[in-house]
Amino acid sequence: MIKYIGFVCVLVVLAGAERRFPDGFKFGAATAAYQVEGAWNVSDKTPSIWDTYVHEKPHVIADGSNGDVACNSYYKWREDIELAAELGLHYYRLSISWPRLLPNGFTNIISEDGMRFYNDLIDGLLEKGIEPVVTLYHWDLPQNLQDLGGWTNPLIVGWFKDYARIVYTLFGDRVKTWITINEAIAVCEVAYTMGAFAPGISSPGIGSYLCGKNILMAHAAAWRVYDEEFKPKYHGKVSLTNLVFWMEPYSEEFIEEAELAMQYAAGFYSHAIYTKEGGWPPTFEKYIAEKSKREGYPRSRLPAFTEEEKKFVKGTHDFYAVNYYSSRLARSLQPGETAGLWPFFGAGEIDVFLDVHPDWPQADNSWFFVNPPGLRKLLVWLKKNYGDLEYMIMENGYSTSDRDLNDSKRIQYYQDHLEQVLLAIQDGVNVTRYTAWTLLDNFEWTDGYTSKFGLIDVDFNDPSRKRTLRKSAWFYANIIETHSLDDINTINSFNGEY
Ligand code: GBH
Repeated sequence: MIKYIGFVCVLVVLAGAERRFPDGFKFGAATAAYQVEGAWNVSDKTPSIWDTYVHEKPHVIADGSNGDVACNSYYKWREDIELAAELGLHYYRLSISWPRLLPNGFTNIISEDGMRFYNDLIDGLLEKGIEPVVTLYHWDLPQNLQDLGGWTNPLIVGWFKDYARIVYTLFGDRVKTWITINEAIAVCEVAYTMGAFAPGISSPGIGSYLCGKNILMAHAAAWRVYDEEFKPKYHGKVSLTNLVFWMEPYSEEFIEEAELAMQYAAGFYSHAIYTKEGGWPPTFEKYIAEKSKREGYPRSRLPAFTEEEKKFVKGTHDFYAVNYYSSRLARSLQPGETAGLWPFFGAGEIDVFLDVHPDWPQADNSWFFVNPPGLRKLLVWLKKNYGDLEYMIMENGYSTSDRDLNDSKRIQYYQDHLEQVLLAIQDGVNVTRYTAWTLLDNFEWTDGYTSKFGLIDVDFNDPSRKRTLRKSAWFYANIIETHSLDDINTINSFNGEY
């Protein structure tokens, strides 16, 4: 290892500093509680909607598996931190399991073991000089709150606010970067439109929109609690992170369709927060209002924001966080056509057809086609629409179905996307963080363990869940170490021990 670092240093000096990231730019990696922790029913933890979903409907998971044990990180967190340190991560993005911390979802009971677990994890990271970046909600709602309607019940705004206050109270002295909600589009669209994610309720264009409005209000409430009660003493930052696919026009003819698709894909969970006028993206709102009318509804299926609610949500951010994986080509829907690829419902709703370019290679997921320039275009689009903010990439990464440690496609994906990040920075977008999804192979939701996004391989057949660094881990470590892409060829040809 030491010999290797020395070798790298020499090359950096030789290569110059052309493709350096700005000083202060930070690199991290992310995971989420349900995907890694396991220990689904230890101590006083109650089931989340994912526990219920996988236990009641194992057939909806590709390999019939579940997150009961996952990476067993509830017990192996020390090793995870060692690995994060070995990679040289500046920060580690983790999420808190709501039902582990608050066993009945409400704040009258706080789990001692839940509190201890997250305290240990946060302290362990800090001891290694790794900043904890914490997500409050990465899809594991307490089941008892789902029984009361979950994200479709407006009361969840208050429940989430109370939960957020407890989390800030317990960990806010040490955690300075917070994500309220991970990918509202997955929580509302994938769950309520497609019925594909927990709780698996299909209510397209109704349940998904109730969820959409409530989740924006809940985010705003959680942001405001921090802003009013914690920011004065802790000086941290809070925002949500949005999954956005870049929507490229099929051809010159379809610029308007692609723009409308962007207003759906990014705007649905951004416009209310990040624009001066607030509320839903106007083009999208108008489209749904007219469509609902044609369908015979007495009012738009998209629940309106009152002026007061618009004011409440507007401006509730300290940065813009985005998860980027893939792109789509957008054109108008032809008669008799369905919307094409995911996120198809939203696209169908606005009569846009989503496709992919034949040159975009497919990763090992049905939805995942690789288009690195989409990341740069997306960042530029976000700045144009939401302003000169601090932009953070909170997820980006590549999936394979095999366990090959020599994961050259993943390396290529990281290299190509980091190049686009540098170009976006040259375009004037203030990108300050890059987060690899994911530190280690984990429970990939409905794909179970068949889809692997990890820099680190996990042996799920081994009771000890043995972790092994892939070549991409060394590649990423090298970029972090050199703070640049100057040296990437070294690792591409690196055949040392790992
Ligand atoms: C993110 O979701 C998540 O934040 C993370 O937890 C996850 O592990 C990672 O990325 C990799 O997937 O198969 O047609 O039903 C990424 C977005 C949301 C994309 C759900 C696929 C389902 C489409 N994913 N979506 S479909």
